[in-house]
Amino acid sequence: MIIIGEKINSTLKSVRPAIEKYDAAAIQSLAKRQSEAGASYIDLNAGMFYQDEPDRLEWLVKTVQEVVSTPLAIDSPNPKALLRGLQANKNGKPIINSITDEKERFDAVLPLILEYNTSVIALCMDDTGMPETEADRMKIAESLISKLTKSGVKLDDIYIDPLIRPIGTGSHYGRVAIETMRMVKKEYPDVHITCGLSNISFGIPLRKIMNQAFLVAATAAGMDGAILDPLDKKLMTFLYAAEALIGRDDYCMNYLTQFREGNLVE
Ligand code: THG
Repeated sequence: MIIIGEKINSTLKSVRPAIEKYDAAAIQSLAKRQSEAGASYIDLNAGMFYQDEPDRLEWLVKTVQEVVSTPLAIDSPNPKALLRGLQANKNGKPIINSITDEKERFDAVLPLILEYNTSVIALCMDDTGMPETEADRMKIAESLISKLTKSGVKLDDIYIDPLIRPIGTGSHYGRVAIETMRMVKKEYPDVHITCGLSNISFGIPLRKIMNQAFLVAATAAGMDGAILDPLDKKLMTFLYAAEALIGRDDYCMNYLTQFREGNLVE
């Protein structure tokens, strides 16, 4: 599983003040801990700072790469902020989080992918919004993959995010996300699939349980990336168990290694 550590995000009540005060030590601690917990990417999001998001994002990039060499997921809908993050990046090939099939956003973000040779998370939404059905999400995924590959982006650099809507706001949203993943994986086995897991449980009790169940179901449908909290040992335990169960972990080697290192919990 390609784990994208979500903790350095300005929407988090516990993290926002650290970004506000330019508290490098607090941000660096989150980066180090996520990296040690197995994050393949560290997501950086300064979106709550509307006025100076580009400055804050650049500061996050510089601050984090002083202590880890883990590649970065530069998380913003704002091409100006993405550009500043990419210019500051030294941690190897980053992932842009994200592009959509909205015309203006697509046209603004595509040149950044090409110029900075990045991977990219592509969200299943376009100028008509977030479609309700898996068929309509699949159409957007196809459009994004077709346009990106025609522009020279490799399949292996594309991460489709079906966009997860809270299960409490529509009983079909879990199925729509999972079926979109299954369809994308079948049609494009070389494309990656990821999502922000915790959106599924927004507004309902025992959120962690719902996130864990969704992680397992999505993994079984072909999801091979996830934006999640790698410091959550229980969630990580489900992740390693799910990978073993669907045949992505020969002889449960990784599961056993994680167990021996004390990373799994009951
Ligand atoms: N897809 C993509 N990128 C994304 C998202 C997505 N980036 C942002 C977000 N969604 C994923 N990142 C987070 C980061 C933290 C939390 C959830 C998603 C989180 N939220 C708790 C909550 O919602 O209650 C805690 C909030 C708090 O402490 O203030 O932890 O879907 N491509």
